[in-house]
Amino acid sequence: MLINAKLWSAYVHILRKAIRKEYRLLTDEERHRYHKALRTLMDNGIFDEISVIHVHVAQDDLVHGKPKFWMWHRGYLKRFEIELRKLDIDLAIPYWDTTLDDNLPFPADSLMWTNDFMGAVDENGTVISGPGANWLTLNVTFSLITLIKKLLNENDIKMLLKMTQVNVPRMKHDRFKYKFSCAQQLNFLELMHASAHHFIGGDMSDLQAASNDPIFLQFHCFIDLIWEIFRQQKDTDCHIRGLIDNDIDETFSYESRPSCTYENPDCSSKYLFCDQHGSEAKCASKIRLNGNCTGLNNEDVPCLEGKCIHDKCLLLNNQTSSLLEDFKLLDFAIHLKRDMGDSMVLDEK
Ligand SMILES: [Cu+2]
Repeated sequence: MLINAKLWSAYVHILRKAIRKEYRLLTDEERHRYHKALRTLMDNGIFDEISVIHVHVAQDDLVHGKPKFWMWHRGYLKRFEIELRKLDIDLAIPYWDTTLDDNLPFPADSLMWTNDFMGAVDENGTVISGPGANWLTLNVTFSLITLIKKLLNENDIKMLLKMTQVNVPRMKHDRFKYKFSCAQQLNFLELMHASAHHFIGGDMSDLQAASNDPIFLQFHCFIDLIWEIFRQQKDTDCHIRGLIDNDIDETFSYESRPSCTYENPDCSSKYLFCDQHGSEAKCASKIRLNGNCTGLNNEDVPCLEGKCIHDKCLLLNNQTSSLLEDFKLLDFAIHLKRDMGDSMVLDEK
């Protein structure tokens, strides 16, 4: 049974608001509590009950590709967050900042797809462990399959924030159920977000099934944050109304996205590292075991476990340790030869 939205709205005036953090900035305890609540909502049927709202809306094509896409999905997230907080008042939906994964040589090798996060997958892309394992959805099983589409990256966000034109006129008290005083048609962002849906694959790549997937919440939370940044920069007079008649600052707020600099290379999480190879330092998700770490140095600590050896995150055993020593020696010899030039004859045997 879903809670009455107006009643809850009254409660949030008394209770503190939900603070939405990046998924990897949650403490281990906070993340486990979130996973536990997700599972409870799946087991007691409430996850499906809410998910079906999106399924129906997608079937009738009522909100996608339309200005109210943003308000509607914000309302949907709030509705879900209420159910999470009924189980555990300290919870909030964590957002999944996909730029942290996109910053990796191979984003699908992010620790997002491990037991402690959204779950590891088998060769078919089906999630076999972690909180998403055995997640029987209304459509198919939860899976991570496709890698042909891309995640939302930092350039997309920069490009969006350069846009000055809000290309739909403001509407007031229109015939729709959800009133909005300043509809924004952010086609570009909606398009980019669709591409990331396809990156995940499985239910997420099907508009009418996407909400079946637990990562839908975290991903849409991130999209909502980007919209909020856009709204605050471009149109601060825009008051948002969704399924619950409360403005953003009364029910939830967002913690800043992880960032680092050359001077302060700290991304505030043991699950992130600061990549200092480009013109700007940037936070990135750590890489799972056996994942691709091409171009990253061990000094950056890009691997969740082990070390980046031969462009792969490997656990250090006797064999890899001696391999690493051989590489170090070879590297040293090559540098020495380059520095000394012809004045030195190196025995390379
Ligand atoms: Cu949607």
